[in-house]
Amino acid sequence: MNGIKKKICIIGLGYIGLPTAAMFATHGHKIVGVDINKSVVDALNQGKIIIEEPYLDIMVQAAVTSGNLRAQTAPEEADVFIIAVPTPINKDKTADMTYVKSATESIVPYLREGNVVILESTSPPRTVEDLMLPILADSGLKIGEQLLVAHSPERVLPGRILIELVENNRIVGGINQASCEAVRDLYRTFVKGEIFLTDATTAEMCKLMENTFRDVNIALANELAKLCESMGINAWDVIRLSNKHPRVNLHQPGPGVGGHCLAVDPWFIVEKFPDLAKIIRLSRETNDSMPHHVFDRSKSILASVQGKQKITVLGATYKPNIDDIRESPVMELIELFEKDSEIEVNIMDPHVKSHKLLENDLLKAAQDSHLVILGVNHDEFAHVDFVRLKGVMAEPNVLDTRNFWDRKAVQKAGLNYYLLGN
Ligand code: SAJ
Repeated sequence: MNGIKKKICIIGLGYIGLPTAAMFATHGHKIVGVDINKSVVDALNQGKIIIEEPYLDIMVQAAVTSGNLRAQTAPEEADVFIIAVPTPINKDKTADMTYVKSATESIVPYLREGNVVILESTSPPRTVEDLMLPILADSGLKIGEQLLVAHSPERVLPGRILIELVENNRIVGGINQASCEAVRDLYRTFVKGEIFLTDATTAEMCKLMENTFRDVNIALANELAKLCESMGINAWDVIRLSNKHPRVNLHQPGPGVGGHCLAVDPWFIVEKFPDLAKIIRLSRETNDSMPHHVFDRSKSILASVQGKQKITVLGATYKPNIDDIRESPVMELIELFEKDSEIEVNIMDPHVKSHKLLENDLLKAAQDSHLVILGVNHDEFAHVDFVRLKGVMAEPNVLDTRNFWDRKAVQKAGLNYYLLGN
């Protein structure tokens, strides 16, 4: 496939599908983007996007203007089909594979001999083999010969998607060697990192273990934070000094682990192997406990305040400098505050466009507050005027869940500085 321009149908125009579509389109391929959400399709056809990601708007506009990228609500015939739909989690912590299933079914009528089908969505082990291949077989094509199939998991970090799409190493897990090679050659169009070939199930497990590795490490840091709070020492000092060791890399504690990846993917392993995946489950539970931990800590800071207590939370997204509040642990914390009849809570977050508790101005938000919690370390919060902040607050308490603010500067302004993990 190398060098030859292809027609590629990309199903799912979200955080992964859309950048991938724009990337292929600006490298000369003809892209038909498909999404069941008509507002996404309409926006794209006008060269606009409805998600926040650095430089994505410019790239999408260029791709649409060039004529290489257009969107519609149903697939059509193409050389390659890429499935990049969400794989959310059900209430019982099992994977919701509805979108992968329906996306796979939706392309079957359009499959022709010589086509390639790629699953990019993060999926439980054996999804390609057990869920997709039986559906694709309905095309009547000989799988592995007339129809090539692979899993090539996305591994890009939100906020750096366009850089990481190009620079990251990529795994291609094909159902056979021909599938591996065809898919490798296609991604070579723009991937500068190395491309490693393996089988589909190994690729599925690699993707899940990458995020599980990070989740387990963050759980360790969160456990350390709780231990240090009990011991009266500073977890951030322990982390900084331990990481001077050449083979130690303790992660950062925080108000929990959010997003649609780390907080979700490890459960896909637990679901398949509940008796074996013990550390993985415990880590998930530890990270899920963090909003409750920050809630309890806030209540103890406010124990002496009589009557209604006002709390202002700075930052509500699942991590800094993005607009995504999906699976945000800070949102979970805010919901805990909302349920408490003694607490009135509001939010200030320059990246969040709308929320019923949102206040756009930091000082207005913090007016008459008894506690300001730094939930997310957005760049905009690096230069808070602590003197003016203290001036508007009813009680001078701040709780930093990210070790982001300078203790001395906060205290110099006359505020009480509380730090998660200390
Ligand atoms: N977090 C901590 N402590 C840390 C690091 C992160 O509490 O030391 C928290 C963040 O605040 C956030 C959550 O973890 O709430 C997840 O953030 P993240 O930046 O670790 O990861 P994601 O979810 O934005 O992206 C991850 C990445 N996976 C890995 O780094 C192994 C990315 O490469 C994947 O492509 C992405 O998941 C995905 O789509 O699966």
